[in-house]
Amino acid sequence: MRALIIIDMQVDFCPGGALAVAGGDEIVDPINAMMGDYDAVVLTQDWHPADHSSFAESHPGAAPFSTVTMDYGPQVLWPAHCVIGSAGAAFHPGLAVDRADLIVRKGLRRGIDSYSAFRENDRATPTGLAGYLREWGADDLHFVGLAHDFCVAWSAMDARHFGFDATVIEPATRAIDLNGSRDAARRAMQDAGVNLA
Ligand code: VGL
Ligand code: ZN
Repeated sequence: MRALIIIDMQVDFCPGGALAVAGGDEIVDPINAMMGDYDAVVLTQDWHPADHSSFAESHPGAAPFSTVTMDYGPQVLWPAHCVIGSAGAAFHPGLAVDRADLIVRKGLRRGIDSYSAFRENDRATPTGLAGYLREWGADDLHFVGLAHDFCVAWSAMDARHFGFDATVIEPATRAIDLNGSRDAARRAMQDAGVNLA
């Protein structure tokens, strides 16, 4: 059984948003067109409290896009984005949200970020998504959305960790590409057994 996992197609990750990914809005229509080809469709939604520890604003003197060490490991500090209930946290208005079987919110806890749809950045705390997919009988997961080199890549690699087949449909993604992160993510995904299509 095949599921489409659509990562973080939100206003703040599209041009004009707080953490805009170049061309992020270009993939809305292609993603909508793919939904009918799958047995199940899952949306993820980055959903942070206003004082989230992944925000540069929460670290006096720290610059956006710098890296700090948290107790769970390195963490990039982002401009504040996808604040719970804000206009920027909403899904892109063109996304066919009504067709989703499940919406998974992530990054809700102040002290820890969650790039992956499956586990928070401590790589230990589960979101529950693996359980849903297993109970549905899903074995083949296809990933699209934003951003290729962070939330899409971490989600696809975690899918492999939890025993699913994982494919990233690269034309239906866009990357932040911070210091070569796009190429690094592609290599890491290939090493983890993720198919790049
Ligand atoms: C993301 C950085 C911070 C993503 C989310 O969706 O790739 N990136 N929060
Ligand atoms: Zn985030």
